[in-house]
Amino acid sequence: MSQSAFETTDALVGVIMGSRSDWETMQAACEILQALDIPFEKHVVSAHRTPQRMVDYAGSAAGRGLKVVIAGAGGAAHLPGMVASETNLPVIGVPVQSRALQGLDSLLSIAQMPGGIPVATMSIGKSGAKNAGIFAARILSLADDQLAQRLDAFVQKQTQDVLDSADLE
Ligand code: RP5
Repeated sequence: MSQSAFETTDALVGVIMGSRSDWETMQAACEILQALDIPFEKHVVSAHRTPQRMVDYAGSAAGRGLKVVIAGAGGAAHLPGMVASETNLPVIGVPVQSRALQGLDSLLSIAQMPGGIPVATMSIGKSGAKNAGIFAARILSLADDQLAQRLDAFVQKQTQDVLDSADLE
């Protein structure tokens, strides 16, 4: 395979998005990965505007050591599906909330994959991005006991935070 434009780092998760305008949403995934001490990389990769960069990214991802790809896109959101067609790594799709159709277009574009090319589709927007980070952690924790413990602590804290503020005045 020809050399990739993407560097090999210690990243286990690749967070990609179709446009810089998706960052406000996708940073929620990165915040979770950071909190759980999971090495990740982040790039803008567009299925439509930079198709060759997208093929390079997906084709080189496993060889560069990535284990999971989180891909966010809005509107005609083909990025997660196209990446999933060029790698056998698990791809988690995040439907970014679009201006015209509030993300329903993104959701359907990502969820309605043909049989044979799966994309794990999250909910629309920041909560979907957050869950994508947690879902990536769940996948990686299957082979990493220390990460599994950090994830467990994260969930326990989340539960405790809700319990601590559960009684309304
Ligand atoms: C998609 O088009 C991107 O994922 C983004 O959500 C949407 C709009 O992109 P911009 O016009 O803001 O660059 O490809």
